[in-house]
Amino acid sequence: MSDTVLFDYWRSSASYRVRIALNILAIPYRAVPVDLLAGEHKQAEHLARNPQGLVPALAIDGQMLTQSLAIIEYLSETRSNAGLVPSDPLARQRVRALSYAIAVDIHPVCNLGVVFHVMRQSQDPDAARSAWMRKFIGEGLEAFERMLDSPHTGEFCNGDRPTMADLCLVPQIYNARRWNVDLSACKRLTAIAERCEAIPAFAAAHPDRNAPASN
Ligand SMILES: N[C@@H](CCC(=O)N[C@@H](CS)C(=O)NCC(=O)O)C(=O)O
Repeated sequence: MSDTVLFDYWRSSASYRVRIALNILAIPYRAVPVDLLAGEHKQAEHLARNPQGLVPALAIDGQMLTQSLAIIEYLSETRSNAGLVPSDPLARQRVRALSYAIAVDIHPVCNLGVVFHVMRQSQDPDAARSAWMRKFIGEGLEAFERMLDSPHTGEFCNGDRPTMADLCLVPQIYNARRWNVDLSACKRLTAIAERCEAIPAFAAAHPDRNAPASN
């Protein structure tokens, strides 16, 4: 059996999603850190893994896979079905819609490259970054909270077991806390995130448990 290697960065929310999936599906893997702050993701060695110069990249089944949601879908299609991506078309559509609301709509505007660009335009880069994060994460999660106002929401974002949507939500909440986003109006999603964080597969994927020793 080939060695499964996750090329990730401890604080990367896209990497965090894949770490949770690997843990839920009980797939043993080895993590190789790619230091985003040192620019390792733009170097030739990592571009050979992911031509976009982003993390994560997952070496598995003799292939190098990129894009966290596509990786999660591949794992849930090829490994024991833990329900991460429901087989019912309508449930699957809803799980994807919730996942994309975070991974496609919130995450890209808050990505390192975008935020560094915003900071470079400002006289007060740190204040500009905080305001940017609070605006886009706050507005995005408030919309997510409204999406959860549905009979299909259960103990988790869709029904009573974790799905890909929860794998997107928990890392986004980590970022929201990091930037002091006010989540007081988001009771549903904070309750779901707390429920997820109590699950060992989620807890083991937390950035603090995956930070290099120097941090
Ligand atoms: N859509 C991609 C996003 C990957 C991504 O943007 N990763 C971030 C870390 S969370 C990154 O590598 N950022 C580096 C940069 O912006 O330069 C996925 O879900 O895998």
